Amino acid sequence: MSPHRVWSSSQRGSDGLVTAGGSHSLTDDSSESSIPPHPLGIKPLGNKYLSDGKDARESSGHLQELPDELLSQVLEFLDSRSLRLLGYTCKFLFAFCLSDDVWKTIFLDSEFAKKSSFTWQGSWRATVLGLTPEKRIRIDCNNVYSDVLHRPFVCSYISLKNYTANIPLVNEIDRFENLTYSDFTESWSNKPFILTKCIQDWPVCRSWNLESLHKLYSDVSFRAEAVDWSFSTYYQYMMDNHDESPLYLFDKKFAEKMKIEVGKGEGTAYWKPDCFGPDLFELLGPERPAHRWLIIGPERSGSTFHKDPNATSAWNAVIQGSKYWIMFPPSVSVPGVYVSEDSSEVTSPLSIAEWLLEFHADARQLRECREGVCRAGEILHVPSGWWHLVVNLEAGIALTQNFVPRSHLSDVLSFLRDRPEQVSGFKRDITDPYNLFVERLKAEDPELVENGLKELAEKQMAKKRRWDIVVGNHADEEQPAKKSGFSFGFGFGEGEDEIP
Ligand SMILES: O=C(O)CCC(=O)C(=O)O
Ligand SMILES: [Fe+2]
Repeated sequence: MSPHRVWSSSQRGSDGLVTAGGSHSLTDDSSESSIPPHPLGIKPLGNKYLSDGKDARESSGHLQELPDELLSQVLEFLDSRSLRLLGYTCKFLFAFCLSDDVWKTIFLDSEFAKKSSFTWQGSWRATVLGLTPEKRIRIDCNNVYSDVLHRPFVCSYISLKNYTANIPLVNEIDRFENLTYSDFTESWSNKPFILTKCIQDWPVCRSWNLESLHKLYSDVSFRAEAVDWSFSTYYQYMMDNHDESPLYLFDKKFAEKMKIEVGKGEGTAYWKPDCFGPDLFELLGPERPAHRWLIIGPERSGSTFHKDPNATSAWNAVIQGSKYWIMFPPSVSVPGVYVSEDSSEVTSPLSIAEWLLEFHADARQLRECREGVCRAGEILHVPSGWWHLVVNLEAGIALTQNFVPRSHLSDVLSFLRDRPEQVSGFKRDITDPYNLFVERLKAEDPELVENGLKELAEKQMAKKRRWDIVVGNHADEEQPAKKSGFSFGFGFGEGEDEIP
């Protein structure tokens, strides 16, 4: 069953004219003028109070007793035949039974989900039922009032430009042509940046675009969230869907599947940029968690707020298209993103559009907010521990890789040692990733691991002292920074986000 949408009471205006949430009203907010009328004529619930006409809900029998959220969840238990037939009983239920969110769930539970190739018909419902355009019926549902039905439609048509353009100057992610490794280590490993002339020699920048991949790999199957689809099926989907959160192709085995070589050398497709220096997770060899992905998606696809796994840093290179990034340092509470006490669970609005509508304006006001657009031929650095949300402004292709630079070794050691239940990506038989990594580091460079552990101990001591100050524990009256001989900054980018 699909999870609940996040609905807050602020979505209903005091005037009852309920539209795109918060202060957004479809009728009076020109920033959302990109939103066409709903194809079935469905209206936001608040409009009911201004209408003098009929309410289709009243002819839906006992089902009208259910709140709309519950009704749509109940429908997810029906099979496709029952859902179709129920939809023919009245206009109100027709509107609910046409909802593509419900049909997506049915698709994913059906035999279809196991097939790599089939014909995408423009919607999940039309695909499950094999409905070509001429077979689709449209019933006028203009007296159906429901936020649950109207809201996803609004979210799938919001104009991204309203959120991603006009980035305040102070928020702009720094841009350089390129960086040296020493610049990176000394000044930039804790900050996001975009490099504009770093990956232009990559052969994939010249040879890959959606059409060329479609020609070369149409029968190759790639992972897109819960399904493995041939590229030709995914391509059809990409070019013709209006999902609020389009299915995102995110494949870690792409190099084997596409038979390409990665790394510097004759005939390779791309390589990691020099400026990030050695990647310490390479010492894990085959025991290393998945660390590189091919990412393909249509406009509006993307990644909701998260931190990258195991305190790794990452780079993300755009081959085609462009991506809007909004990022926050590790310790910031991002508006609309709720983190459990032990940081193991993150709850945020289900879709990127929902977050943009509800929280973007507040988030943008934060001093620590960083935003930028990474275009084709450019690469963006995601520092260890930073929150990020990413949305594709147009259909495109990207390559991403996670890595462990020397400057974040202590953060990664701390994560592996102190949050074992949150460590991810290691094979099941690796029961102690922390010790495995420490052993490999020792074998390579004993001093490096010693320094990493020392830095970690110092950071943790500083955090404890900071905590003592906050809670008024004056057991140690001397100034903590003076005593330990190093200073602890409260500025962002320190890489730590918790008080022990
Ligand atoms: O391209 C994207 O959607 C973002 C992927 C991501 O989160 C990353 O590269 O760390
Ligand atoms: Fe990420």
